[in-house]
Amino acid sequence: MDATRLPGTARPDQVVAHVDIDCFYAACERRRDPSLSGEPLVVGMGYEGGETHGAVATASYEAREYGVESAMAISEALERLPRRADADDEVDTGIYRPVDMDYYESVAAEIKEILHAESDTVREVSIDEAYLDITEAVGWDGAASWASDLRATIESEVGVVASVGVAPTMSAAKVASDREKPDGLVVVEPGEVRDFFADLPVDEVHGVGPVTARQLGELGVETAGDLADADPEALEGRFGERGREIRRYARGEDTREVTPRGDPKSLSRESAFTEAVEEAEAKQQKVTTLARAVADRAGRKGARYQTVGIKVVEPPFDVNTRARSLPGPVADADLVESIALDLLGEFTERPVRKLGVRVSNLDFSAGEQVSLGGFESGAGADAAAETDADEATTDAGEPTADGQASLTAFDGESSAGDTDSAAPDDDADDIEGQASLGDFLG
Ligand code: TTP
Ligand code: MG
Repeated sequence: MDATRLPGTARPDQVVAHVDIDCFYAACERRRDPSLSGEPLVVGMGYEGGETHGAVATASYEAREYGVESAMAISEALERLPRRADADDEVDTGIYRPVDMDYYESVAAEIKEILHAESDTVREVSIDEAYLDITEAVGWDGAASWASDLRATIESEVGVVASVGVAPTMSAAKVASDREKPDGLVVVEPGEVRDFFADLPVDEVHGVGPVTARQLGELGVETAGDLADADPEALEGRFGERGREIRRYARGEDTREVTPRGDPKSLSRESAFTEAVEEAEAKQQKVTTLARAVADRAGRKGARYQTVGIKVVEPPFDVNTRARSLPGPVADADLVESIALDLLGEFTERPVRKLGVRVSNLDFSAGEQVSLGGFESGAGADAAAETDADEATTDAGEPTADGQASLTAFDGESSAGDTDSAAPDDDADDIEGQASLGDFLG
C-alpha cells in the first residue's frame, strides 16, 4: 500500500481510529440491570416512569426494529412499542427507562480511561465517542488486531460494546465505525478510501445530515460517489463553502489531525488483574506502580495536582472511588504513592479486579516543580477555593463515593483519562450534530 498517494490526508501515514459505543445509554442501563439485555429498551429524556412526555434519547437495537429512534417523542415511541408495564401480553412491548446522566458519565469515564491508555492523542467528541491517533502507537500493520483487542477490552472491562472504524482520516474513520454497527469493526486502508466511499448513501458522508441529503437528492446526488464526482462550483452555489467541504469528505479527503482538546482535567492510570485478586500485597504493588506512572506523566506534562485518588473495581463492575485533597498543588511522586496506598487500605481484604490512580485538580501554571512546602506562596488560597467547587460538583456526580468531605471522585468529572481533555463541547465535526436537550424538550 502506498499511503503517500492518498490526496488530502493530514500526514501520509496517519492512522485514525473512531470509537463509538452501541446504543450507549441503553448499554449502560443493561450493564447495571442485565435482565434488560436482549429486550427492546428505550431510554427517555425528560421521561418519568409511567408518563408519556419526554423524548427518546436512545433505543436498543431491538427497539429500533419497531421504528423507535433518537429524538422521537416518547408518545410516538409508545405507539410503535407499547410499554410492557401497561400491557397484558409481553409480546411486541418494550421497557422504558428515564436517563441517568450521572451513571452514564461514570461509565463513559471508564471507557475514556481505556482509550487514553491506548494513545497519547485522543479527542473526545461526545459522551460515547472519540478519535484516537494510533499512527505511532500502532501503525497500519497492527491496526486490525489492535482494534479488535480494544473492542474486547471495552466489553470485558466496562461491559458495553463499542464499534470501531480505522482509516487514514477522521471522516473516513467515523463513517467506518458506523458502517457495521452494532458490534462492528471496519478497517479502511489508505488505498481503499475512494472505493469505500463510492457506494455509500450520501447521508452517511460526514457532515451530511437528513436535510442536506434531501437537497442533494433533488440534484440527483444519491451516493457518496455521486457527491465525489459532482461539480464543486455547483455545490458551492447551492451550499456555500460547506458544499466543497462535503465533496472533499465524500472523496475521502480530510486534512484534519486528531488534536486533544484543552488541558486535561485529570491524569490517571489504571490496570486490571486477569482475575479478581484478594492478596493485599499484589494490590499494593499495582497501586505503587500506577502511582509512580501517574506522577511521572504529570511531571512530563508540567502539571501539579492537588487531589490524589484511587479507583477500585470489585467484581463484576462495582466502581469505588476515594480521593484526598491537599491544601495546595504539588508535584511529588512519593506523596501520590503514600496517599494512594493509604486510600487502598480500606480495600485490603476485598476482592479487586481493577485498580486505578488519579491526580486531579491540576495546575499547569507553574513552569517548575514545587515541593509540598511550595504552596504557601499564594497559589494556596486560589487552590483551596477550587477544591471546594470541585467537591461540590464531583460529589453530586458520583454514585459510589461515600460522601466524606475530603472525597472527590473519578467518575463525577465530565471526562476522564490519562490525557484527559476538557468536557466535550459542541462538536465542530458534526455539522448537523445530534439533537440537544433543547430539541428534546422544546
Ligand atoms: P449516539 O452514539 O449517536 O447513539 P447511540 O450510542 O445510542 O447508538 P449507536 O451509536 O449505536 O447508533 O449517541 C450516544 C448517546 O447520546 C445515546 O446513547 C443517547 C445520547 N443521544 C441523545 O441524547 N440524543 C440524540 O439525539 C442522540 C443521537 C444521542
Ligand atoms: Mg453510540
